[in-house]
Amino acid sequence: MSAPFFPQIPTIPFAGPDSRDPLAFRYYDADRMVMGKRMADHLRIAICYWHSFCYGGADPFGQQTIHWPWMAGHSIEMADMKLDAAFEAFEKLGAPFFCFHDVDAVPAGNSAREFAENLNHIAERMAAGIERTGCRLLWGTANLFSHPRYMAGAATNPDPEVFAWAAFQVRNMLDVTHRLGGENYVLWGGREGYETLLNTDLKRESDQLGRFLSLVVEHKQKIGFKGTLLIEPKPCEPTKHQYDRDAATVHAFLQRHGLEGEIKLNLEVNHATLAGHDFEHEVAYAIANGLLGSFDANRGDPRLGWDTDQFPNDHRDMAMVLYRVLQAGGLTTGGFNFDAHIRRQSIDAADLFHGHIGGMDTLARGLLAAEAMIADGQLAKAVDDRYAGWQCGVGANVLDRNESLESLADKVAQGSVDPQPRSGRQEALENLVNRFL
Ligand code: XUL
Ligand code: CO
Repeated sequence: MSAPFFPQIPTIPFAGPDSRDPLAFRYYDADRMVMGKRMADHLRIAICYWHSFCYGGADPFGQQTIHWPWMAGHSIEMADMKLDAAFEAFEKLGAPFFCFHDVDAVPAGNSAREFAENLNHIAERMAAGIERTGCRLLWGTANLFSHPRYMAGAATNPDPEVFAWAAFQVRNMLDVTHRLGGENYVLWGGREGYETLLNTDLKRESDQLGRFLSLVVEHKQKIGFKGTLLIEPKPCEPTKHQYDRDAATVHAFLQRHGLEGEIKLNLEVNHATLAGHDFEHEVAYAIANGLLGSFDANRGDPRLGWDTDQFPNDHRDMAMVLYRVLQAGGLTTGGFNFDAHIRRQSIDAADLFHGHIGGMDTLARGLLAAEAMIADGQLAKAVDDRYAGWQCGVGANVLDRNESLESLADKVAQGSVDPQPRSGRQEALENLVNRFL
């Protein structure tokens, strides 16, 4: 079978909020200007290869339900067909970026050498696809979690030969990402964690992971890759505990291993939920600590405690995140990758497009709400007003290091300091935000 793989799907047009056409965007309008920049350039949307073109609907209780033609075998011919289908979908959706793992794009073959050859082959075809369609690589990554060799971790494996295999895959994928002009390189520690502490040396595993990441940084510098290295936090699943638990944990890890400034964060919505955080919290933490990198946009199910990787469909969830991103000056090399897949029962080709159209519209609508909140300015002003005391007097003196514990204590003892309670105005601010949603 050759292209087109989705003959019944047109190039998805922007038709406006009143449109009833299920194969049209209602909010995602790539060229619409938002705060002086195209909507597409704010959101930098990416389609992921693994969920969109490799997922067959299998779950822990049942086998494959979705049968794309390129799933008929593990040959390089099937990999080529998958690539053609992927670029057709990228073009029809007007996505400016895509993302992939090494094993999403090619079979690993029967030897390390075959794996590397397959990857080089597909990289050449990808370069041609990028050239032809203008859909670029947001990030590349290596899958260090599916193969049985990684059952006890990759960099944190008790066996250094597995560590070497992880180095082989990351070296190859970092090189390919560089060659394809990728904007970032992502490291998700799929099995960098433990199942039981009974057989685990925490300190040793942390040091191994620190060493591995230092090697990645060194290689990035050696080849002159100018993109951003990103770690993707996740608290658990597949392991009971993963070392890259959340943004703050990764931050401390980077500081401990001298990697601060070298690696930023790829934050995923459902991973934040699993860590017991709002996604907005993770984003606020990353921005506050200079770690904002990129996003994996998806959602979980509020009743299910696992990583369901559903497409985002509520713009209110995204609006506050986009508000913070706009306030921070916007994304640089990062973007919004849909780390999301259609459901097991979504077996029609059109379902893949409905998922992406809904996700892109959700982000676009969130962006427009965020733009309105920024233009209104009341939310930012309320926060500024709340901390205004730190701009002058005692507050400014404390920050300028002109006060000691003693000088402050003396002021209180002399009665020259007399704090007055003030409302936090939470309900008023919640109502204010709702006006824009
Ligand atoms: C797993 C996950 C991965 C990473 C890339 O939960 O999010 O797909 O995004 O390895
Ligand atoms: Co992800």
